[in-house]
Amino acid sequence: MKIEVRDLEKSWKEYTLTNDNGMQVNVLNFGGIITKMLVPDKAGNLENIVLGYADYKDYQTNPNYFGALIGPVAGRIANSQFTLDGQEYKLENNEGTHHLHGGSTGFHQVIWDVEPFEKVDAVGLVLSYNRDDGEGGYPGNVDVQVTYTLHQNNQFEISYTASTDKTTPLTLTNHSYFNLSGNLRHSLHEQHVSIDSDQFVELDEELIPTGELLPVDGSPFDFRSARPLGDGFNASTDQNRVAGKGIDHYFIFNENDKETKVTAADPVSGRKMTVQTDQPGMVMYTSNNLAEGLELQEGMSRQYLGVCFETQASPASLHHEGFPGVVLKPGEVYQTRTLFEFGVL
Ligand code: FUC
Repeated sequence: MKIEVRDLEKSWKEYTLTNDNGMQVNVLNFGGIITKMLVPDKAGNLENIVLGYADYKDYQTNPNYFGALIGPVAGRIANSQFTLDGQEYKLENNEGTHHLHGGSTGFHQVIWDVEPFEKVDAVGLVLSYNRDDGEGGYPGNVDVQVTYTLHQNNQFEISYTASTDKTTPLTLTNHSYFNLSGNLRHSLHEQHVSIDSDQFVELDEELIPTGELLPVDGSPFDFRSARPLGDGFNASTDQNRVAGKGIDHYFIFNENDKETKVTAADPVSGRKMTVQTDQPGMVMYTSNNLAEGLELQEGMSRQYLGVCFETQASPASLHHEGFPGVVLKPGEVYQTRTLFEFGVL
């Protein structure tokens, strides 16, 4: 197990975590961005299974949020506005009239303080950031810590901790785009996913939750048994159309004791990933609107090249009843965990 550090321009640093199986995770202090993740296929070949830019300078804008930590509020806040404790707050409109992924000064755009650590069976990084009261329009001085841990057994764990001195909305996630084929060999069509979810959130034409929950039953959103992601690309339902011919929706996880909420697999490479989380749901985004022709490490970007599993609560709760809440109060500790475990079929 080892940790290496490399200095880049502009006080950026890249940390490389490697376990004894050769599984490797590369992380920038800028945005906490995961730039690369090498995972073995069924023959033991280590290949990259996340989308990342060939030229790291492209992360300065990163409009697709490749690999980044997302906050203070992951997802969309309708009309960039919310009311807490009787006070109205106005945020930046960075997507039409709405606020997406913390805005242009969100956690994906800040330099995190990084402390590496080594344990007997793991290596990792503790990333810290102190958000000032009013930064980005959000209330409260907020202390955030995110811990990335690469375990010896090919688990990659992300744990998030935060506290605030004023009531504030907060839900954090990581925006890695996974492609288990390895080195972007194939798009997502034949990769299989299962999700422990009976319900998903209906979106309007601007990808804003309408406030309605829809049953997955009988629809291309039914991932209760594993199915190829391509099913959702070719589907003719209105919700797939709205998302840009695919899926870009919040799934509510079923309430039960199962820690594994998601599985993903590529039948060709044999790579399998399970997602364990304590979060109430996630956005699955199948890169329907990913621009073509961005230079990535293993070739050009295109639609359906990566899938994000954005485990989090729901910002729709700021405007609608019945959604997993995102409000953090002084004296409370925000503490969540998501673990990605890699194996073969
Ligand atoms: C996801 C989606 C959005 C957006 C972004 C890059 O979180 O929900 O629609 O395209 O990623």
